[in-house]
Amino acid sequence: MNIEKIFHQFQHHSSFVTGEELTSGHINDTYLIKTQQKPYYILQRINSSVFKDVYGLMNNKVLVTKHLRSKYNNTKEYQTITFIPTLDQHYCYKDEKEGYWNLMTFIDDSKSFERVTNRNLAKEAGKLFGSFVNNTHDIDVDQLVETIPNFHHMKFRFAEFDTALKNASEERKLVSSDEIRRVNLLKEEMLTLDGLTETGQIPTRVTHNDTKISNALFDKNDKAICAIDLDTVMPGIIHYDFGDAIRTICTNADEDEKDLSKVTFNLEFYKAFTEGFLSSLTHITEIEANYLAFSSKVMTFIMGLRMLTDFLNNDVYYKTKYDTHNLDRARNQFKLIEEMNLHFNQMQMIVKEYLK
Ligand code: GN1
Ligand code: MG
Repeated sequence: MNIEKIFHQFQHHSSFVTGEELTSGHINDTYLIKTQQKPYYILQRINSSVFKDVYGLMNNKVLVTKHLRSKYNNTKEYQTITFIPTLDQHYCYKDEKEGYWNLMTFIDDSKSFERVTNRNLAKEAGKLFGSFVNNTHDIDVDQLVETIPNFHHMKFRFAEFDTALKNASEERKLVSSDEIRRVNLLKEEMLTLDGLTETGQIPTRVTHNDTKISNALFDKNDKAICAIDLDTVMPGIIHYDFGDAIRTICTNADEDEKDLSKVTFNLEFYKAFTEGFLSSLTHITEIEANYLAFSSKVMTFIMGLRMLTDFLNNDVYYKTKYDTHNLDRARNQFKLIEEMNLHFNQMQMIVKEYLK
């Protein structure tokens, strides 16, 4: 694939030097473009079998970043991503063979983490993701498309799981039989947030919906500076962002660690993240607050459920490196829920402690 040629379909005045693939994401293909002079760029091919409405998705991302930029211009609290338009004035370039591409400037001297190693990073990530929800609260949610319909709807994910189970090979069902049983046991508990959302008890907001720690950029002093990967920014509930962040920040192991004894819950990082997150929020309803701790379990579960579903579907959705990769990911997530259960009372107390 000719990365250089695609790069030159966008409006910039830079000379291409190298294009190196970044392999952390499970869905899109991402390249760091180094140029003769800074800024460098991030070129990304959007997976259009996952994101069916690529132009709607670009519209969401541009609208939200413009909104955030107008806020942060005054406070200088955080940075935002800048999308570069194409030569024909769109934000997305469609290449006949290779698909849909978008280009962003790379924030100089920034870095990201796959795992959190100290409480400062957890608190910084909390402030950043809390600020994201807080500063997008005045965007009219109807202006945004659902880039993946029903993305975090548990009922929908259970229906997908049931279909996968019907079509799965005997071999894959057998090897994952413990996990299948566990999913069914947790079903009722895990549908709680869906119920509260459907009855309007939990309000809809603009949410990021993919707040894993690798989607927070930090500067060289480990200060969080920008939330990235805005593909799933759309209407949601605050619990999606809190819970998904806790899932990746408060584990002591990678998402696909096979040695489950290493998957333990880090309460100190939970405390730091919660402190940061709540300090950035000017408003949270009582019922939203009451279910924050619980959302950690729900978001960890929904990821495990989707990974298990993909395993039963013979790995058609997430990028995988070996046969049981998705199953190992799912087992890891379910172990993390057990660990959260051990600390659940403390998790709830910590939310109360940091509510203003
Ligand atoms: C996917 O590819 P990436 O890192 O953006 C997934 C998230 C999961 C995550 C698990 C669109 O995110 O929902 O939390 O993998 N994104 C999509 O690591 O499905
Ligand atoms: Mg993503």
